[in-house]
Amino acid sequence: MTRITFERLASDGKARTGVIRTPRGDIRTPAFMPVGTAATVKAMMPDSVAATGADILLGNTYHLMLRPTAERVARLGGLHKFMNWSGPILTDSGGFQVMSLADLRKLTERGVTFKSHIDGSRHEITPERSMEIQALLGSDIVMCFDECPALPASRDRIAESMELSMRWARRSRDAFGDRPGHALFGIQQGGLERDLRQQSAEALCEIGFDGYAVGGLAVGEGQEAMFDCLDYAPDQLPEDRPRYLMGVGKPDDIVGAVARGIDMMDCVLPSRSGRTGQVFTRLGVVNIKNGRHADDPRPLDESCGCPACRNYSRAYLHHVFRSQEIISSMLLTWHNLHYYQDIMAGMRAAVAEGRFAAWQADFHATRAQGDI
Ligand code: PRF
Ligand code: ZN
Repeated sequence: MTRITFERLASDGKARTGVIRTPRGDIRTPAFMPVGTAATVKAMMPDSVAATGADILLGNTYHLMLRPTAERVARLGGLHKFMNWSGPILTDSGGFQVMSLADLRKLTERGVTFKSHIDGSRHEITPERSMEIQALLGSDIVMCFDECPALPASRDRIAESMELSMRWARRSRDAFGDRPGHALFGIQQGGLERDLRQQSAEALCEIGFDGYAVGGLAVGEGQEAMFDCLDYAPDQLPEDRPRYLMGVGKPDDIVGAVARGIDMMDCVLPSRSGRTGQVFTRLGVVNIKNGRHADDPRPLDESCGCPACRNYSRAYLHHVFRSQEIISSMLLTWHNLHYYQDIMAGMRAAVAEGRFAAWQADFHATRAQGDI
């Protein structure tokens, strides 16, 4: 089977555009990956997710190992077949989710043990087990098993955690082995400490990965501090490999990250917000539950080509949200994912045509003046 490769097509400032080629299809970068935690992008059929422009989904080791279990997914033919998504899937390795979701976590050199948030049963994930689970799922892009403290944290705590994650990165690499057609990404840690980020990047490059993630951001530090870190962190990682910023973010976070050299991102925000009535548009955020939309015949966003905007009024979307109708989650999620993919397509074209700065200025200007 052919290997996963990354071809850079153009750069503009620090922003890049390119394509990651996989046996399951091409991923155009910068790429936004919708989150399909439990083998579904909630409220969306896979064809609809693809129709928004998504080339790749994110799945989660932590959730799927607990329910329905990785072994069951493997018996049923793997995650792609199980959830009817034929494109590439990237899976997160579990450590981050254990730290944010599980009860009674215990971290040791060996790995992490925890109690399931679903039924309280005890489990363990080690770097070796995380690689095994991601292989059972059939993930195309596998993430190293890592750990990261919530910020703010002491420098000592951040250094210790980063060093542990680098030892786990080595064990992840050894356990992953050589699997043509599948990629393994390392994850840089080090909080907001530039020298620790540099040490982490060097440790990962020494091991050698197919791509490199910036982990440990968007964990409570705020956008300004995150951008300060992104001013140097992507530059510490190899230029010829994809760089993935994990768990980010709002539309302006994504644009700022791409401007700083990031190629891939994922976030639950567009899909989760679709279910809570928070809508992202070119002009800014619309809260569809607000009573002022009740008589509004206009679409959510005049310039959006998604089914929610082409076929329905704000008044209708307000009504189905207030009535807790299932179609509300479907339409608002579709719109949010479509809008995120529009942003990505806009950035890819702007970088390719050498007008990224102008595109970025227009993105911010449009949002600032909006009457929504
Ligand atoms: N590591 C892993 N997954 C993650 C993160 C991380 O640091 C983050 C941080 N924003 C989100 N998801 N493995
Ligand atoms: Zn729309």
